[in-house]
Amino acid sequence: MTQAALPQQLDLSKILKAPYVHPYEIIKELPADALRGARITLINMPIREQAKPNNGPLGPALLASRLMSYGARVTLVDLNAYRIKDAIARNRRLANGRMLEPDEVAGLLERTFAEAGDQDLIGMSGLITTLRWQEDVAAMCRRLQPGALLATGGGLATEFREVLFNWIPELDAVAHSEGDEVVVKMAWDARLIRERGLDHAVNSGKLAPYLRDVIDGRPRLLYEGGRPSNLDGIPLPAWDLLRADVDGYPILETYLGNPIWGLEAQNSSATPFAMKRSINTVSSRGCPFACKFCFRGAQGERNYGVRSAADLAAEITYHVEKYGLDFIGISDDNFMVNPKRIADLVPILKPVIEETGVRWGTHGRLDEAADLRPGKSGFNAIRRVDKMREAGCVYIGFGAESASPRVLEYMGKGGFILANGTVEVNGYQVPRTMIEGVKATKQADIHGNCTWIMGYPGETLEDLKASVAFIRWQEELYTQGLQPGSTEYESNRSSVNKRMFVATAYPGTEMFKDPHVCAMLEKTFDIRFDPKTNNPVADKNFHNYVLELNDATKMLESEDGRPFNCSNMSDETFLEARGHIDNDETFKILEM
Ligand code: B12
Ligand code: SF4
Repeated sequence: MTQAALPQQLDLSKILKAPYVHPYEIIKELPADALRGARITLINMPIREQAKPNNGPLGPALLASRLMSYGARVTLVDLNAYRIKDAIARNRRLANGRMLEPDEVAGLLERTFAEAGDQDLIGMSGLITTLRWQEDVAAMCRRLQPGALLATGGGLATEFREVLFNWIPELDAVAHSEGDEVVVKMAWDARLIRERGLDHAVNSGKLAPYLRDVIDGRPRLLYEGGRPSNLDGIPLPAWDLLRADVDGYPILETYLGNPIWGLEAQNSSATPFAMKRSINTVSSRGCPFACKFCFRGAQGERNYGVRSAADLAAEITYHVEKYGLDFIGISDDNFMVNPKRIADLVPILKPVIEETGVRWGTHGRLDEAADLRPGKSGFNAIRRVDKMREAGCVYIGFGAESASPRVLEYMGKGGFILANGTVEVNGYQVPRTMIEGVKATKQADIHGNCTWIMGYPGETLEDLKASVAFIRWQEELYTQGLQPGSTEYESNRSSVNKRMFVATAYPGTEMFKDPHVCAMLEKTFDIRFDPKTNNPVADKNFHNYVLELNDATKMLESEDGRPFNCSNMSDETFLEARGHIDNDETFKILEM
């Protein structure tokens, strides 16, 4: 059925113009057992093959629990959990093993559906870097489960929305933003379509307000998520669904046993301490700041919302007891925005920490750690980092990004970070707030791990050297008074992150819209921009670009091998600097 063949009684123009309705307004009328018997599979896409899987699929696990609270039967397939150690992995030098190959994924899905039965809804979930996998998995699901509503949500879906219907033609539905509540309506629609047929579902008007079109007998639904009114009301993630896959593979144990942060995690999150059993959660969503390279659409953009101290403590206590954990990774975008909440955490978390010995870590900003009164010389009376340590925090990941004031301004990160001027370290002027933030965190006995970006638009070699000089200062601070060559010296030295991400223009970010970046995208990847909207044209070239996106440590290249270099460094200088970082010789940049 094409759009022209839509039933007359459906006024599509009204639907297309329908204003945003918060999903809660739609699902609040549903009875508690509205999804009893509905069968739903959520599939998490793989990322970072080179590293051990260490972040449980929190988004899908939260959605699963929500769906189960309405009576649905949910299956969670986590394609990110597998690292197979075999000859293929050895040939590809993947020490931690390889992901499943596409034919193995198809087999896994086939066995899963054979056991779970025909599904009403299949929901894929994944970051922007999972387009290729979502294309493959969609084709498999459509073949194996032709009657299921096939949907995608999460990072990729939030950035590209309707465009995904072109890139993944098997899709019936795309959901953007926080899916906690809208997923309930999606499941309800899926069951209606399956039980009563698409024509009935369309004619009944019950697919409103999300139905956009019907093409070739399949619906096109665009679901608009939103922040749940009470983040404390969200059911705990359904981790137990991951105890074993259809073949008995222990998914959950894999995550629990792989450290979420630290050198062993093989990411940019070095730590001087180790953990045995860890799991991840989030305690806040969104971030009020607006750094230009950062995408927060799937978490509520600048709308910062928090779970209460009591709610977080209850989850920690429950999971520590249940899974025997010694560490919790609270992977908020920015945990530290609200000093009062941090102060509230202390009396509630302290006893939990004392009783169980569990420790935790999170993400924040160096200005929040420094807690300097802008424009004045002193610290705020109570520093957030001190309170966090009291509450059991031992690790904070800081997106330092650059120590050059100019570059921080370009990144939209200048404001608070530059409010206290600069100081000289190792011959470079760097923000005083960043220096004080690192020192305050160390004084609080928390490991502060800074992550860095090189090659941001406008960055010169001197700017990059300022970041490297800062890292050197950090290493000096961490090894002060220790005997060179001693175990503690080496451990502290290597706990200072010296890797750098390459500035990557992820679509949907302000950076991607920067005129210079657009020009570079046009030049390097032949991406075209609509002159009226400035949006990229969703053609083959843009599609290819998105397929290329991966870890931000990956340097993107044109087909003829030119680096995607948006900085003010020549390609030669840029590549030389990148080479030093990749060879673990970041300080050599200071000699360039
Ligand atoms: C942990 C984390 C990681 C982990 C693992 C992520 C994973 N396995 O999913 C690691 C460290 C590996 C990682 C890597 C990267 N990450 Co990351 N990461 C995060 C972080 C800090 C937490 C993720 C999380 O648990 N969120 C909480 C859950 C509840 O949210 P959620 O997964 O988004 O799910 C909600 C919605 O999206 C939606 N939803 C999700 N799935 C579905 C499915 C359906 C059907 C529906 C209806 C709804 C829905 O509903 C959920 C509940 O509201 C986020 C920041 C953040 N706080 O979200 C960044 C974040 C997701 N990462 C980001 C980026 C850019 C990256 C990298 C590309 C960059 C890099 N530094 O190299 C790499 C990708 C590497 C690669 N090779 O692909 C971006 C956005 C990416 C995007 N648009 O997809 C984020 C948002 C950070 C930011 N602010 O810029 N990341
Ligand atoms: S980079 Fe960090 S501080 Fe900046 S907007 Fe993103 S989450 Fe917020």
